[in-house]
Formats: sequence, C-alpha cells, structure tokens
Amino acid sequence: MNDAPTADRQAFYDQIGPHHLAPLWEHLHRLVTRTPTSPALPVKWDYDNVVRPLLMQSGGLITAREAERRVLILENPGLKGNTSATHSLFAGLQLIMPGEVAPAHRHAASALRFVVEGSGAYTAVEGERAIMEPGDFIITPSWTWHDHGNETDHPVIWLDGLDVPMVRMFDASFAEPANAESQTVTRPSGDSLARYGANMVPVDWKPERISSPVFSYPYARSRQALATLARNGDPDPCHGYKLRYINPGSGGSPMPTIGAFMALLPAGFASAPYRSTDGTVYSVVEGQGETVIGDTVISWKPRDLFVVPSWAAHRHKASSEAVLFSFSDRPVQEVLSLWREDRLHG
Ligand code: GTQ
Ligand code: FE2
Repeated sequence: MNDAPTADRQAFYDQIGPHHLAPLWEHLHRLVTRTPTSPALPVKWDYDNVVRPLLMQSGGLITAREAERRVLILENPGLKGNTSATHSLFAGLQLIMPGEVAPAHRHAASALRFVVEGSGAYTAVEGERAIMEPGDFIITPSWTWHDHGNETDHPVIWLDGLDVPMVRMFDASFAEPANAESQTVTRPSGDSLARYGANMVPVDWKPERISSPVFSYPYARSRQALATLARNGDPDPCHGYKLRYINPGSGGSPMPTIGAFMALLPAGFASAPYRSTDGTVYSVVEGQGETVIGDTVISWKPRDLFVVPSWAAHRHKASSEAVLFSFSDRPVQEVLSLWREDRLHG
C-alpha cells in the first residue's frame, strides 16, 4: 500500500506503535521487492587526482601507530553513515609510510588487501610476511593475527576489503590486540605459497579451516594466466577473460564471505550488458576504459576504484588492454541460494 493511510488506520497505527507493533501491509512492498532495489549508487574514486593526494595529506596528520590503521573509507554516497562501499562490504585505501608499523591484531571480520601503489611493504599473517607488490592479492581470514610494516623508503598504498557490514549485521564482532606490535616471524616469506600454491599440497595435509592456506596471490602469476587465456581463446561476451581466486583446499573462494576476481579486457573490447545480485567493488590495475552502469558513465584509468551496485545492468569498454580486480559477497549469496545473474544480450 503506497497511499497515505486513512485517518482511522493512522489512528490505529498510532495506537499500536507504543506497544512495538507495526502493520506489515504498510511495508510489505518495500520489504519483499520484486527485484533488488539497492540504495547503493554507482560511484568512482579518482585515484591520482583525488584519493592519493588526500591520503598523503592524512599521512601528515596521524601516524599508522596512532590511527592503528591509516585508512580512508570508500563510502558509497547511497549508504551515507554506513561506512561501507556496498551493503555487505567495507572498502578503504590504506597508507603506510616508510618506517611505519600498523600494530598486530585479530578480529572476526575477514579482510583482503589489493596492492595499489608501491612495493616492498609487508603484511604478516600468522607469522609469515607477504612482501607486497602492486596487483598482489592478500587475505587475512577471520581471527588470524595480522600486522603491516613498511621498511622501504616510499609510501605503500593498498585497497582493503572487509566483510565488516556482514559481521555487524550478525552482531558478531570480536577483536583483540596482540601483545607485541609486530608478530615474530615464524615462517619464511613464500612458505605457504610453496606448500599450498603450486597445485600441490603436503601429502598428508587436511584443511583445518574454511579459509585458504595460501594468503598471498602474487600479481605476476594471475597476470600470466590471463595473458595465456587471451592468447588461447575467445573472451566471454560479458566478462572478457575472467578468473576467480580460489582456496586450493576446496576450490571455493579464498575466504567464505568474500569472492575476488581478476579480468583481462582486450583493447577495444566492449562487453555485453550484464547484472548480478552481488554488488561489486572494482580496482583498475592496467589500462583505460569506461563502465556504463544504467545512466552513469564511469571512465577509468589505472588505480581508480568504482562500485557496481547489486542488479545494476552494466557493460565495460576497454580503450586499451585492461586488467580489473574486483571483489563481492558472491560466495555468501551462493551458499544461501540467493545469487542470480542476468546476461542481457542486445
Ligand atoms: O589492516 O587490519 O581497512 O583491521 C579496517 C580494519 C584495515 C587492517 C581496515 C582493519 C584493517
Ligand atoms: Fe585488521
């Protein structure tokens, strides 16, 4: 019912309100919609001209130690006050200056990092440091200890993606600081990738947790795989050449709540329109192009970030060969049998 209620009905609503009761029939069509109606908006953050200068300015205002994490939140303008990029996902850009440490902690929320600028900083996860290079994808699964450090002479910046809004929805947030600022290194860098990331695993290994035992997915490997696909076959009309990151122990997503993807769009490629129920955060790695989302045209270049809301029809056009990283809540929707997609040819 969309019309203003009649006087007698309004009087009834006023009568039941104090008893914490409300008439479903006034809300039903907003609650059970025929199709998704996300309040999230298509939005772009220009890295070179807007985000980077402001992030560097924040570097002069607060240290990583003081801030605990020096992050500018990418807040969707359709979700003001929610500190989130989509309804279910937080995104932010984190800056760590030379010599800084972001102290060790752990929390219920799962996090991913996608390195945007600068190389040689590290994220330590459960005693192993991942040395970060642009385009690397790194995970810190739920309740794993993690700290960051930058022992180089230049700033390092990465995209953080967390399932914080989902954890908040469940009222299931826990967090704990570590005793020491930096974790003691207990395994050499590259150890988990060698053990679990060479299409092999230790002979008697049994997965102990739901998340991937590989926590660093280097760009060089992902990029090479995409280049090979592009040489060997035709692109998908909607996706170009698109791969998803996996947990090698299960074939599923690296962490249960967040799916992550990387796509290569050949120069001149224009994708067929597409929509899916997982609102998605994109980070441009290489190339230039535009993504048309409904009536909104988002033109992008390396390091720009943008959001495609749930069920928003969109298509990508690459003016030069492009690589797009993205993440979404798709694995959650899939296990709940909620995920849907629509290929809108023509
Ligand atoms: O780097 O550990 O953007 O705990 C938000 C929460 C980053 C982190 C964020 C976090 C972190
Ligand atoms: Fe954290």
